Amino acid sequence: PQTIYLSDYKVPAYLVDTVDLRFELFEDGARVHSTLELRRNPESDETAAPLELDGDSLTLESVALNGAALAAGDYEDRGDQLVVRSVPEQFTLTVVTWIEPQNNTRLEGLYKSSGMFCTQCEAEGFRCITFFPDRPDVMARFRTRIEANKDAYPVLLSNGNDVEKGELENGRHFVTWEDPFPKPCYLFALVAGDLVEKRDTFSTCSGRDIDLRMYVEPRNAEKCDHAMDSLKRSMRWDEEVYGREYDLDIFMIVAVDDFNMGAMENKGLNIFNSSCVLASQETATDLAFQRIEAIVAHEYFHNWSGNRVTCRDWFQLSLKEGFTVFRDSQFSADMGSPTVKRIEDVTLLRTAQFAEDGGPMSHPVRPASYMEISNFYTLTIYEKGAEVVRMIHTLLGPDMFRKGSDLYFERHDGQAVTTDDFVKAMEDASGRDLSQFRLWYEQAGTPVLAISDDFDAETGVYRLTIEQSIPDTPGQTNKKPQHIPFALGLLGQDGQPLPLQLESGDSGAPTERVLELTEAVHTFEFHGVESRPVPSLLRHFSAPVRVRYNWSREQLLFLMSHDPDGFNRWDAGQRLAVDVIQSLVNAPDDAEIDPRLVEAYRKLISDADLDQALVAKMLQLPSEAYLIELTDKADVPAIHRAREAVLRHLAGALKGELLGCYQRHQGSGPYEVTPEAIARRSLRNTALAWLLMIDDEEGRSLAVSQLNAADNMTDRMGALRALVNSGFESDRQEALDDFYNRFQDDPQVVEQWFSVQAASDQAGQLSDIHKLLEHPAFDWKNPNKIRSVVGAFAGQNLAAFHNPDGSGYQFLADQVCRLDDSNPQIAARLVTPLTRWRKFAPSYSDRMKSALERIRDKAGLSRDVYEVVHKSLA
Ligand code: B3K
Ligand code: ZN
Repeated sequence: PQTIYLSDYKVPAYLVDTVDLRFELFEDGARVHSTLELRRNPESDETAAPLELDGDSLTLESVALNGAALAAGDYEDRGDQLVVRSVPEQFTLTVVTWIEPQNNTRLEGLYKSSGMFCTQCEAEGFRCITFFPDRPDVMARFRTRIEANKDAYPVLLSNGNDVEKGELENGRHFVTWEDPFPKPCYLFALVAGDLVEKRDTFSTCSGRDIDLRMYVEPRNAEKCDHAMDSLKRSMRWDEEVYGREYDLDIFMIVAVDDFNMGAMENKGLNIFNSSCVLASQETATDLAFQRIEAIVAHEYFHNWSGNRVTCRDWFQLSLKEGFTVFRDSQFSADMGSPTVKRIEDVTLLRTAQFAEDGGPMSHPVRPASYMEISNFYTLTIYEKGAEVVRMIHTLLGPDMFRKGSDLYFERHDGQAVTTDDFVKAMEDASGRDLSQFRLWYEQAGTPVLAISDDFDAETGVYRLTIEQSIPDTPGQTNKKPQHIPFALGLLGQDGQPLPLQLESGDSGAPTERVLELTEAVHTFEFHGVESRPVPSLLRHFSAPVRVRYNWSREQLLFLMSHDPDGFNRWDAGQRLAVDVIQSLVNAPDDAEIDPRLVEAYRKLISDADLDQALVAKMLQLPSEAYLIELTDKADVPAIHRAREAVLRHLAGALKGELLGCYQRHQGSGPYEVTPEAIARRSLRNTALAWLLMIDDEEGRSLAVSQLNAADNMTDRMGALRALVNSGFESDRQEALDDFYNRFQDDPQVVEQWFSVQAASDQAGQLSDIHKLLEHPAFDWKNPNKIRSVVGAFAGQNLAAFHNPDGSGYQFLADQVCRLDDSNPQIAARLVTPLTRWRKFAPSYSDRMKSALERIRDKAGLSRDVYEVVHKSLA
């Protein structure tokens, strides 16, 4: 496969003003008539360039130029390109193609999912529908006529407004849609199916009434309310916080079962993976409710950050994704608890994005090259990209940031632009110089801050030295220091925050500051300090960096109970737990577990005055994945044993407190999805899980009754998971069977049922996984099912996956090879755990590497998997 470079970017040689599409949908295929109004791009210097349109898996039926059919010699069909050598300055091109949506297993372009037609065009799916300049900087106005059998496909949708509809012969009908906003073809969408419609309205800030419509399969009609409410909250929030009003008269959401990712922001017609939009109290957990709210918001926010202002090329992907993730995280913070949201985001970043950044696929937020763009929808583009925008927000402050985003939207409305244009707007609005800051977009790798301190009691000066370095990553060495906002505070011995006096005598100094690091080494002096303070470093996680500082356990315990920054209180608890667990890896069985950890947790569980949402987070021990990320040459089974030993020890020592906590948080009254209620359920279910880790009889009967009495999926799943992970084998099987019998007709619940087993070291050993793959509800064509079994096993059931005999790796390689032909995007995602082979102890890493080599040697490897595997082995 070819590598595409950012440095090769050229403006398009031809522009498309309008696209007129006619789809004839049939059971054995679809005919697509496309009429394009084209002209040479005055900004292009390729004045004699032939017209080249992208295509993929298309059968070309005819080509006409200005209405006259072209003879075979006048054009060339190269399969992936349609080339017309001589064309005038301005012309109309009509292309007719035949495609087979019913056989499209890649789920890119037009395909069928449970009987309905739907599309996915980002990044390069439109070329699977018709020949077109498939690049985001070609923006055109679309008109789309859809024709299909009326009984089977009563609902026919595309972007914009429906302008015409009518009956045709043979029981067929048509609807025509017109989108007034020019858009890149990746935002095109079409849906045809037998769907029910749920309607609502939203009144915008300027008083326009927007028609909100959700389309779902009839059996899901009762699962739309939460998404609809989330949509209305998002629309209001974007008006209030960013001054962004919705632009079309209709906003539609469609749920489809077979979808490669979470959702897609097609103009006016968002398409969602069913699992990211459908919810009811009985079938969705609190986590799912929160995820749905965030994804609905994310896709809606794209209407401005992505659609009105889009990307010039795919190297700029983070322009829309980083900014939109930042916007959706601000939204979620405003809807719930900002501290909890920050903890969740940072957990994902530190566990998974840091791992990506330190592995073979490491790439900058604005990559310089790629082979397959689908492989670049990564945690780096999304999550690190959002952190980069967050740092701009921190450096500028909220008011200047808003001025900057206003300027960005105003300046670039209707354009396809670059991350640099975004930074420039922020600079121009605020007057700040962000030239060094731009390195965050260019340099890959997670910066490391090595921090040391000393205190001079004589002078009352506390000195902090911060040294930054950025590790080498593939293709990048000797990196320059980056511009890092570093928030901190200092706590006195009594736990009180100290004024941060950078000059002596500044007694009105603030107790928190954002220091700006720009050099490789900085030393900061704080004056007027009476005794050695405890530093609270990188508050709110003000930059996506690793902090190396030699905390003592005493200091961490102190921060856990005194830091005014809730995030750092949580972080101190995590660091303490990491330290304790790490000290037990490969230690003798009777090694002592620090009693101070037990006392810290006792306090957390028992103190009802603490913010219970924060306590619920603090009680989650660092995950195995995070512990691996922190380790060189990880021995996963040993890490797993150490972590479990700590959990069991805590559960045993705190049994009384756990039972008390369980009773105290017994819900009364109707089910609610508020931060308080979520925290309550989370605490109870954690208490239950811990009790079952020690096979406690009381815990067992609580779990069984909770499972039977639950009126919501969070409690039902909490009890099921606790039983599945316990040693109570017969309860486990009975619970799993009952659960399946009750919910077998609901695919979203069956997915959860699969993954609770696949992710469990008790129920998800390799032989169990093989059984799940044979289960009648499993379906190799459905990405959610694949993720919930194969993905959950390799990504969450780490001790089983890293079986010393290498069987887990070979299993994953087999599944990747089997999926490579049918759905390369999903196959390439599944490889991820193997790409990290260098992180593990030699006997593991050798076996991981040979599994990768087996994939590499498969005949006819897709470009997607090729890129990931070859880069990992390089
Ligand atoms: N923009 C889409 C992702 C498309 C992925 C294509 N492989 C969803 C989102 O980020 O909102
Ligand atoms: Zn997005």
